[in-house]
Amino acid sequence: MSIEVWPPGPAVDGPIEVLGACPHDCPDTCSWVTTVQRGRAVRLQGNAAHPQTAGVLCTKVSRYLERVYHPQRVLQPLKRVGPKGAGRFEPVGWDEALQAIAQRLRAVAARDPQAILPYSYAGTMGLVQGEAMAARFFHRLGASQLQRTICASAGAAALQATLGAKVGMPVQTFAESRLILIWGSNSIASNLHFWRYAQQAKRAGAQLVCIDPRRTETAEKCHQHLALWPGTDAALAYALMHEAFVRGWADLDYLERYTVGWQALRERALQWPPARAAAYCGVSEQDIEQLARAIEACVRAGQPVGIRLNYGMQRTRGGGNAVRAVACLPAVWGSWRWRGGGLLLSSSGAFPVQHDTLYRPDLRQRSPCPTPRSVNMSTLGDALLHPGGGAFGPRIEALIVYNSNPAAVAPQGGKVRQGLLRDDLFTVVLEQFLTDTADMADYVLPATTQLEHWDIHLSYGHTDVLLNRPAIEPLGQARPNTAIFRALAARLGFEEPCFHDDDLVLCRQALGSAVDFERLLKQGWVSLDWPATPFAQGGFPTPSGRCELFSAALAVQGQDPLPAVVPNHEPPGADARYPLAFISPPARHFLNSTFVNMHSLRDAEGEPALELHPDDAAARGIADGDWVEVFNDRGACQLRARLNGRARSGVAIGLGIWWRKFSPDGRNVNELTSQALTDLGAAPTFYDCAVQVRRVDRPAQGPHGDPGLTRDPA
Ligand SMILES: Nc1nc2c(c(=O)[nH]1)N[C@H]1C(S)=C(S)[C@@H](COP(=O)(O)OP(=O)(O)OC[C@H]3O[C@@H](n4cnc5c(=O)[nH]c(N)nc54)[C@H](O)[C@@H]3O)O[C@H]1N2
Ligand SMILES: Nc1nc2c(c(=O)[nH]1)N[C@H]1C(S)=C(S)[C@@H](COP(=O)(O)OP(=O)(O)OC[C@H]3O[C@@H](n4cnc5c(=O)[nH]c(N)nc54)[C@H](O)[C@@H]3O)O[C@H]1N2
Ligand SMILES: [Mo]
Repeated sequence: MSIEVWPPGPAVDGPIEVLGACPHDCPDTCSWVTTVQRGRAVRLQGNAAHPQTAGVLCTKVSRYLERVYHPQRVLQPLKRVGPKGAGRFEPVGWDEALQAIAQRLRAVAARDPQAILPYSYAGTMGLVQGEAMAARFFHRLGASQLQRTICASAGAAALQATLGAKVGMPVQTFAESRLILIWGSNSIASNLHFWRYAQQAKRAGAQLVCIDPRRTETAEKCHQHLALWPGTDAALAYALMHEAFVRGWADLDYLERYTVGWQALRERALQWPPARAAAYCGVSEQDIEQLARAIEACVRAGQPVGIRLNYGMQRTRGGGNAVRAVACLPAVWGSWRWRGGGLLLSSSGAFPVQHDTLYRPDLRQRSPCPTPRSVNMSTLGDALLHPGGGAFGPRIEALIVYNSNPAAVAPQGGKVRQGLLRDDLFTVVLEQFLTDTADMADYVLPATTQLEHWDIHLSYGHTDVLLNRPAIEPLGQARPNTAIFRALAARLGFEEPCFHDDDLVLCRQALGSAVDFERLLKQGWVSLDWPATPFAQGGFPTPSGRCELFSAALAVQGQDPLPAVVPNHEPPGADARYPLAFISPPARHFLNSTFVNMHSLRDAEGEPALELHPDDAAARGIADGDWVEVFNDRGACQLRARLNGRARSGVAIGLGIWWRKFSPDGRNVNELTSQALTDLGAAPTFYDCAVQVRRVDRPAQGPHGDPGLTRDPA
């Protein structure tokens, strides 16, 4: 099939199979195959020829066609007709919408282009439909820059300081580990293809240990589960180092040759005997010792210990330092030496993205604002409500949202909503659906799904590059993000030739000559050349070339050069009014707030629920199935109590991230979370949140007055 006539369209009788990539924000980045018959996608499957995908898609994404052909897709541009936030729109033509948006942006930019804020995250992880054209547009416009911190920046800063980049052991080598620590990750829900390798290792006799305050479906299937308090991981890591140093199984040879600062690290570890860490973490001393003995046995036998660290542990105040502490462990144990040993948090640093070619930061120089301010996306509520002036700069007058649903996902949602409701804020949302955020827009522009556009993907959980071909023509009047930003660039008179690059050109630019693009076109994926034991003999991409247990770079920034044990902003039990620690990790059938509007997946998830320990429930007169209100000074939301054995005492869990409008009282878990940031990386602290819970008779009526949750809001 020649690519000039791609996608093949209804004229081709088919069926044909089209290779693509899952666009979602997940470490697995699967390769998929769409079967198309006369222009319509009729089947979507995992690509059996791609080793990481192995023919398997998760429950959510195997239903992607329901999403594509969902009766409530936004398929034409919409203009607000009701009051702000009422979600009432009328369809308008593309010309009218683009004209009005361009005119408004031009007027704001004439005063100060920094009053325009782009807001985007990872609705698609594609490099092309992500930032390629958008970044060019906003650079050339001179808009504010967005600090993209909402997910991973604390862990990223920690890896950068310790290992030198977001890199680690290849995920497939976990199949060869003898002991796997699954640390802050519910792999079965959010990293299924890693779990496959962990299962292989388990069948070959490996021990699996899960470190997570929640008894997740993953924790249940591990040999050992340590349900520590949220935000106490650094202390546990130090206790494991303590045991290695004191009992003489630290790999001093590795430390001496390939690390910086191990003696200083040792001094600090000696302050954390298991008994102290056990009290701090809320686990038993025996549990820590049992884990230390299991690691010791592997290390002494020269067997690989692999750590699958994930982002769950970095969403508390000390999250950056916690990742630093855990990232030091493989060096202390010498585990980097062996296949199946070491650590993986993210692999995205392995991909040679051609940043300057793709995003064109040089266009800033041609804008009225060459050195713009940055706005942290994790404090969007405060930013939108800021009157302007002082260090903040101009008040935000225009917000362009794409690939994100901040009204549901950003912390302290009450403030976000209040900001989005500002009558003088001009909001444009590029979306596939009328999300909570789209409801508050002035214009909603219909975006294509992954079956309707080109893209190229890297992965943060493996080291393959994937190409996504469009399988069908865009539905209705939907357009790819790139096409929308191209059209806006033309309306604003941006004449640089780069605004004419088409999506296939952008795909080629993304990784330049680092990947064989012809092979990518043919095969759908290409593996990077990433070693099985990247740091067996040092070679860390840090300034020193060593694993920086002691980081001079952090010291320069005024940070503790050694991993620190940083208490939470809201330590469990510290405030008697809000005695419970509240965490809101992902629900298995949703992808952040994506998929919440799909019946089949919402039914699988049930309803917005609060998991409680039976003792905490009994103390409040709460029985399984009761409606409860969770609250703190920032807000409240109502959930159905579930006493299902997953919560440890003192911790309440509300799986995320329900749309507000599918929640009984029109509010979700982010009413409770705060805009306080992490120690490193200025990231949000979603899992550092103290609350109280009380029983309520029945949920308050939400905006749709329907606590049954079974119908879609019309
Ligand atoms: N099904 C599904 N898959 C997803 C997502 C989804 O929404 N749904 N989201 C995707 C995205 S954007 C991301 S970033 C990843 C997120 O996935 P992960 O990186 O795995 O992170 P989380 O899901 O936030 O948290 C994982 C686990 O950490 C636990 N946890 C909470 N606080 C702490 C703590 O202080 N210490 C420790 N040790 N554990 C803690 C939680 O209980 C949870 O079980 O998953 C991706 N995959
Ligand atoms: N309480 C709590 N809050 C959290 C988290 C948590 O664990 N607890 N997790 C946090 C994390 S890790 C993350 S990553 C963020 C995620 O926050 P977001 O990145 O905002 O993720 P989603 O909620 O999935 O919203 C993505 C939106 O992009 C849209 N989209 C998809 N593809 C396209 C496209 O091609 N074009 C356009 N224009 N739109 C598209 C989808 O329809 C969807 O509405 O949420 C954070 N919020
Ligand atoms: Mo994320």
